[in-house]
Amino acid sequence: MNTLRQIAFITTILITTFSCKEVNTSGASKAINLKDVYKENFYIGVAVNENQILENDSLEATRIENEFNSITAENIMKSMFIHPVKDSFDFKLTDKFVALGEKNNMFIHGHTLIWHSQLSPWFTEIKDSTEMANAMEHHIKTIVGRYKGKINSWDVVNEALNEDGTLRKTVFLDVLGEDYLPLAFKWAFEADANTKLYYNDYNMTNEEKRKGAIRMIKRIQEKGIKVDGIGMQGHWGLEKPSIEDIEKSILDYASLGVKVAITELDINVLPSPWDLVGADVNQNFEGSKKMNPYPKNLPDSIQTKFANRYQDIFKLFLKHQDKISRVTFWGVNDGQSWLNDWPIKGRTNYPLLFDRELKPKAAYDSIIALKLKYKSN
Ligand code: 9MR
Repeated sequence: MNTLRQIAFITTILITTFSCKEVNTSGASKAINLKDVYKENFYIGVAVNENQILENDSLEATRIENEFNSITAENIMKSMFIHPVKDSFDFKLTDKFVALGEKNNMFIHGHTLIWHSQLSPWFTEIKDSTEMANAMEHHIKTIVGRYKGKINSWDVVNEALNEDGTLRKTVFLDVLGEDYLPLAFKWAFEADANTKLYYNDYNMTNEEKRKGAIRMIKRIQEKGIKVDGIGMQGHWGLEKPSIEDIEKSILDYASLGVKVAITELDINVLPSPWDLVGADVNQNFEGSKKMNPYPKNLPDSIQTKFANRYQDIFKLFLKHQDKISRVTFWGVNDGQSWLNDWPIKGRTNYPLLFDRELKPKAAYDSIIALKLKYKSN
């Protein structure tokens, strides 16, 4: 069966309005859901926002519980929220996030300890290297220590690289030098030796950045410091990056002796302003119909392309399942996605598996169908 027919076939056999059902051999009906279909392969995760952590919408809470077995906090663990002033932390929401994961027996991922963005302003005022080292150590050890034995893996450092593979100029690099990288991993390990420690970044399939990431991780490993994994964020498009580039990256990272996680998966279906001109994309294109071509719904042809793209990507993930620990979607439903506002504000994007009414899309069916077929091979 070709891919399109597979999707059509499975769509007809799945009841996709709320929970998907199949009839098992005993004749009883049981739910089909992503996390169970992929349970022998890798965790299926999702990024959750504040509303979702608080379970304000019961249908959404059910989706999260039924479909995913791992959660990441989309924003609330970033330093500006969890450590807003130097001498005090705010764990109100992060405790609830961890409690949600525990209630649902999920693999809980912490995002993120050291990042130049959404950074507490007080970090940027530090000019002295000892003070910076103490501040970072205190930040990392307090947070990782609080959730020791509960948070299963951490993005210890996020987005430390430029596109050419050199180290990004951040306050951490400026004040502490390159050592801030191994130190961050060392402090996280000292706070919880059992949690898995990741480096996480976007465009990790680009050759120069990939080489830079490999150099960086090797330097940390050469100091005898543990890195457990590389997070490839997976903010991808309908055509790019190619499956070959994704595959090469998974293989290259795995050859460092670490796991690979796909940490922030979404597929952008909208045109990119960078394909036209550079400059200030918001100013040039906000309100432009050309850049927001599907304000009401996604045409069937694109919906099918989108479903096939997800299927191709998951086919690759299954091929390399021994190297992949987790695949996390960057949001539950299209309405929640950051891609509605980036890089142009107020567009209507469709990057995830569930639509704005929380109904599973053809892409959802396509990756379920893939796995069911894979199993029977
Ligand atoms: O999805 C997050 C969005 O709500 C925030 O406004 C944004 C701020 O930078 O961060 C988004 O998540 C980012 C993640 O933390 C790191 N990788 C890139 C993600 C998309 O920007």
